[in-house]
Amino acid sequence: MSKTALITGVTGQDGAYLAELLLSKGYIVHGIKRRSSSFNTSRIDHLYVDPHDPDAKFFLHYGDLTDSTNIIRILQQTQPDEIYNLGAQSHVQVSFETPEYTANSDALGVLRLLEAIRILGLEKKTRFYQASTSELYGKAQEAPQSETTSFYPRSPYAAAKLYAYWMTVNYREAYGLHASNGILFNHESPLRGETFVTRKITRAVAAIHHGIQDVIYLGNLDAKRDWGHARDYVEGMWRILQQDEADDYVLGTGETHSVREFVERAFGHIGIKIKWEGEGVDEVGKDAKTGSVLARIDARYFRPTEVELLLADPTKAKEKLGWTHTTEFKDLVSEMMESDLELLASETDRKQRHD
Ligand code: NDP
Ligand code: GDR
Repeated sequence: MSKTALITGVTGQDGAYLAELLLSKGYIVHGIKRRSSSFNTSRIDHLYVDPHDPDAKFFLHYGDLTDSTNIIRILQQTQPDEIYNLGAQSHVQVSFETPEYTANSDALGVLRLLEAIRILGLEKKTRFYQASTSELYGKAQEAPQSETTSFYPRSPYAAAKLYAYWMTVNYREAYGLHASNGILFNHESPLRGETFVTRKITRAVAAIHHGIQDVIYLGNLDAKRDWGHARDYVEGMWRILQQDEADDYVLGTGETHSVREFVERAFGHIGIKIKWEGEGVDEVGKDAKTGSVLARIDARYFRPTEVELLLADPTKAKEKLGWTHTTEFKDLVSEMMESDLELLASETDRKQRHD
């Protein structure tokens, strides 16, 4: 018998990789997508099969984490063996602009799912994965950060995710749910949203290469992140739910790099060496050969409170799940650069044919 999984946030980066992984393992996969005025399924269109097809194994349902009614109905219809709660307003900076909405979707959304499991009497059947985050460590009290490091959230996003983390633990302890947190450090890919810093950089560098952009504007270049590849991390999510006992796990690479280093590597990929000059908001990144300015600072991208250093200690995941990252930082940057160079080349080509 195939297992049935339900993925919230299926249209996002991780949702797309996870849906593909679970389908490859023979699961029936249901995903929740939001109603949008424009198409929002580009990351999963290749997985879609007409639901009338008797072999269809991938189904989409309209829904939203801010609405209990659809959550209860979809759980009742799909009776999932596993729920992966990946849906969230996931942008840290945007959470300062929309703190109430962020709390509604990222914090209360989890409560709605956990309660729906209880209301429908699915406590024994359904396993629950919560997409927790290294942002919980925030103003980190130690480095590297493990499952025992204390939390200090630094944004409305992180505070909402803190509530979600503890509700997952509480429902496990109070009602015996198989509910687990994956505390995932930053993970990227060619499918990463365009406003997160890695993808913003690889897209801009590709655009500069193709002559359709002159310069990239960034915020804090000295923030450090533990960046891995999303493909590895969805494998970790699945392994977490296959354990006999529910528990919480850190997934990360155990290496940290600054935003500045990411910029240098991305430009390095197209043969440009970056030379930094100036300080603070006046700092610029120049092409070391030609002297032209390719990177500037825009204070709008600084956050009211920043998370300066994230570095994972993924020992527990390695020992208990047998999980480890397989893509190194330099290969991640290369893969994202190659993908954006190709994407922008075909966009430029298409535009020229229409001009
Ligand atoms: P994305 O931003 O790419 O995807 C988020 C998904 O959530 C999208 O499908 C989005 O829909 C959906 N969504 C947003 N708001 C709602 C809502 N109110 N109701 C239902 N769905 C909603 O994020 P990622 O794939 O990168 O991350 C997946 C999860 O993991 C998120 O919860 C994120 O906070 C968390 N996380 C991510 C890390 C990372 O480095 N990527 C690290 C640690 C945790 P739409 O497409 O319509 O916008
Ligand atoms: P983060 O990712 O906040 O870590 O959250 P993001 O890529 O947005 O920022 C990483 C770091 O880069 C600095 N930065 C910039 N960030 C953006 N977006 N744009 C810029 O121009 C820029 N310049 C510098 C930021 O200040 C920050 O320090 C991601 C999300 O996926 C969350 O959902 C997830 O929980 C965490 O990773 C782990």
